[in-house]
Amino acid sequence: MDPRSPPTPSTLSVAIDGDVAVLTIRRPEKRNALDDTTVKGLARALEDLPDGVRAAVLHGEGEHFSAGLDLSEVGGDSDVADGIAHSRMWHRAFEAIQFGRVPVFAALTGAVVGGGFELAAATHVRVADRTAFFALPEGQRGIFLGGGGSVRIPRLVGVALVQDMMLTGRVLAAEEARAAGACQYVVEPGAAFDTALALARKAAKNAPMTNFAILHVLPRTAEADPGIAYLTEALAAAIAQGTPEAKARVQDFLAKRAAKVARPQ
Ligand code: 1HE
Repeated sequence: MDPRSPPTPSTLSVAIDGDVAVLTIRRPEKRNALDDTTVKGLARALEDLPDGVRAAVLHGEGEHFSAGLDLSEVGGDSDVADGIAHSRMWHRAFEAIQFGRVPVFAALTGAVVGGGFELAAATHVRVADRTAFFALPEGQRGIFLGGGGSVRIPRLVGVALVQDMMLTGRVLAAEEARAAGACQYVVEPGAAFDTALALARKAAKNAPMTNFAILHVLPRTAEADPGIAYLTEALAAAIAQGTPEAKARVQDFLAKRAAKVARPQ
């Protein structure tokens, strides 16, 4: 860790469990509303993870993942320039999550609302339990998405659903959110954290170069002009295949030492 880094804020805890880091937002009395210190702390915690950590789980203490932007920090004497700087700070923090060193698995319960939904959208795999509900009440508050949500959330669920949610206050239940693409898994109440942790442990066992490509190449090739994207994919594939780890893993499979792909139960 950089010795000049400020300490992890009291609203966040980081625990290392083998090769997985568990990040917990700890403001249950405010439904894990995100103040600036917590947002910056999240990014810093992921940037400063110890070397052996290969994946992370992000969840909220209490019943709710996050009620979004801490509305008590809105307004006051701030002007338009302050608003832009604030949004750009969230952008940097959430980019550090999306394009960080490790895949992040979000365990979603209760409110996944506003900036909380934007935060979840910056993670890689979202596991919701049936208590989770997704909303974008910015329209009702007179504000707008500011944490990259206007970029990431339409890519998950489409512009039309985001417009519906923001114009009408529509709230998605967990299963609707999964069907729309806002989360990849829905589990029984209370099971989101354990499921996210189990998935993170699996991802942590992948070859690091493959995980690097999944996090840093895939989102870019998916958005890029196909000509550039195919070339980039070929380069990434060649780099991954050329690693000693890939050669060893392929040999393990051919020698019947590696697990086969299993049918879903
Ligand atoms: C908060 C916040 C918050 C709760 N900022 N203090 N986000 C919202 O518009 C969502 C606002 N929150 C809610 O709709 C509800 O609080 C919940 C549905 C999430 C939870 O309801 P409930 O009944 O469990 O809790 P509560 O009684 O509403 O809240 C408990 C306390 O947390 C209460 O404070 P207290 O002093 O009366 O105890 C609430 O005021 C406080 N609280 N949510 C500040 N968000 C980068 S741009 C992003 C733009 C956005 O995120 S806009 C969406 C903001």
